[in-house]
Amino acid sequence: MTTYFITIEGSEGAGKTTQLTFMRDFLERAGYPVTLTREPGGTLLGEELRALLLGHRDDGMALKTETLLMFAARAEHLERVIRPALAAGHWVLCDRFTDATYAYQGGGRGLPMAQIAVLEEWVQGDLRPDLTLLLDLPVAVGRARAGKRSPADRFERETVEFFERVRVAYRDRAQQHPDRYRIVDAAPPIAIVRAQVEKLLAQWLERG
Ligand code: T5A
Repeated sequence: MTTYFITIEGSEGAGKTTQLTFMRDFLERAGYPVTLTREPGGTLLGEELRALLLGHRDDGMALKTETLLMFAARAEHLERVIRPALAAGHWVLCDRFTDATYAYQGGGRGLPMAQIAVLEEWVQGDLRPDLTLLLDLPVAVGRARAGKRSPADRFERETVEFFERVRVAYRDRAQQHPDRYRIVDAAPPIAIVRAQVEKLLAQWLERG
């Protein structure tokens, strides 16, 4: 049975978690078993690493440490959740994956993309998402949404300039991987974004 690994990306408050739930419902209605998961996280250890990564340490965290912790959580996630789910015939829907490392640690913080590519190769081998939806919206709109929802985590406290660089890095990734990426305008109300996402999914399913 063919199974697919689908990721959703975007900056803070883009609506990824909201849309991922709709995507799961859409695919399940179409008869596909789905595993829904997220990064950083998705496993017991991964969620502990997430707490370290998003929490507020007084002495901060070196960029290499941050990047390696993202990939440590990812290695665990691939080994214990993503690969087993795909092997068991499930479609995997993941809230962020390695494109987030390229966008945040690469674009946002300035880590050379080539160094991320080395870790990607080592941790993932040849596994890459089959489809990535990029929920794109102006930084100010996303920050206002995220700010209303919960207190800011370590990333959400970054500057507007940081998130502008993240947005540019995501759009660059989408240009570099046009076969895999689909860009969704995430600024409209939830129902309109949902309709765009479901249309894209339906087109992707019918691509033959
Ligand atoms: N990170 C992650 C890295 O730096 N490197 C990596 O490799 C990885 C994997 C955690 C952080 O880790 C960083 C990036 C992140 O900073 P996260 O949990 O995905 O990643 O964190 P956030 O992006 O902060 O998640 P958010 O929950 O803020 O954003 P979502 O999931 O995009 O948005 P969602 O669906 O929770 O919606 C936020 C609010 O907006 C409303 C929702 O109801 C909710 O209240 N909303 C809308 N309102 C109006 N119109 C719409 N269209 C709306 N869609 C949603």
